[in-house]
Amino acid sequence: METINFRIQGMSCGHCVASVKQAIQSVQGVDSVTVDLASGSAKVQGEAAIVEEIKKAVQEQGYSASQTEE
Ligand SMILES: [Cu+2]
Repeated sequence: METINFRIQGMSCGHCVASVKQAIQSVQGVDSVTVDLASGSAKVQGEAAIVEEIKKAVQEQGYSASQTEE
């Protein structure tokens, strides 16, 4: 289990946060996720191998995700 940080682009309200959170949670291997609107970021606890699947799930909802160091 690792902590993986993402920068999420395109979120503008609480509904966006809920959509992104749900998209990430739907990925197999994700244990928990927190999404922060103000900083446009998401912190995921899960397996390191799922990064690309998370990006894809977020993109399918109309947002973009890129992995960051912090
Ligand atoms: Cu929104």
